[in-house]
Amino acid sequence: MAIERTLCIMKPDCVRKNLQGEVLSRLQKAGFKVLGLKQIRLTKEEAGAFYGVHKGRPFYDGLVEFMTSGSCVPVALEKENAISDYRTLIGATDPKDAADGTIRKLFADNKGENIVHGSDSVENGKHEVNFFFAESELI
Ligand code: 3AN
Repeated sequence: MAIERTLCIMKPDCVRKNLQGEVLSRLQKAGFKVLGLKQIRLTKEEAGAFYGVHKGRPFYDGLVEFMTSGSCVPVALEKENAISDYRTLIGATDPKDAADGTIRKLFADNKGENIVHGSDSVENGKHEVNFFFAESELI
């Protein structure tokens, strides 16, 4: 299996609930290496650009609103098979559908406010890590 990069974003609900340490601990216990981590407040432009693929969908404006409603913590992660393993760990987008024991099942309120973002392909993993981190910040 190949070493892959994936981007976790601890979303504003995660930060408001003080779950950053809990989520990070689960990631580290699952074998993810933390290459970079920062706390930021996204602008509307940045959030809109990051979720550009969803522009025009009914939940887009609410998603941008939510992602700019407080601090986010992007975390650049690396591991063998990172994309798939990370998505297994966080669970389905809607916590109602997420498997027991997954981060979203345990901590998320609904499909919009679902604690963490995860990259959905190897290509997007690289692209999304580079959206938040310069190569010099990845150690
Ligand atoms: P995932 O984060 O599981 O990859 P995506 O990429 O389909 O899910 O959606 C990106 C984000 O948009 C989700 N994390 C969620 O916050 C939001 N979202 C997606 N679908 C909906 C929906 N039907 N209603 C509200 N928010 C949604």
